[in-house]
Amino acid sequence: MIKESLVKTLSDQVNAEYYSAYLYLAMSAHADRAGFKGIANWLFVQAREEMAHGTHMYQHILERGGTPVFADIKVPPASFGNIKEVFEKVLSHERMVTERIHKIATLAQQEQDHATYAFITWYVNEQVEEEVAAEELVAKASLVADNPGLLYNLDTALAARTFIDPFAGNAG
Ligand code: OFO
Repeated sequence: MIKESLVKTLSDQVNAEYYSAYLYLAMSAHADRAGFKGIANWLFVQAREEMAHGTHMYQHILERGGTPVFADIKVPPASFGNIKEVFEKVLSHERMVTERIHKIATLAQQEQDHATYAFITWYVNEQVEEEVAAEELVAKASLVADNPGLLYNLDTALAARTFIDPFAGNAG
């Protein structure tokens, strides 16, 4: 059975993942309104991934005999600046999420909850990928920022991203 300290911190993270989804939806709407449909698509897929993460954590709490704790989801900003600034905000958000995930991993170790530690390890690795992807987008956006043609190419490239449920076929 999962300890209350981990129910609390994982429930907080469920909320944070859903906030991440809200944040990326707001960024997606911002990009869409600015005419960047491909970048809007990339951010929309990102939002769907965050919802999958939140749901996956919720399921872990239940499977381990805990009762998830619910709370209000914060309202995201409505405006995010230019495309480079959008991706800089993605990167700083993901870095903040990484810190949160590491704190959960540390708590799971302290509580000797090996099942939650094994569970959260997937997210430790996922955050490495998330940060690399965001860093690459910041670098690309910095290179093309003042060139509408190159920005258009970046937008077209990001239209190709599709959502793949990271937990499809996996009950845990
Ligand atoms: Fe949930 O992975 Fe990004 O934040």
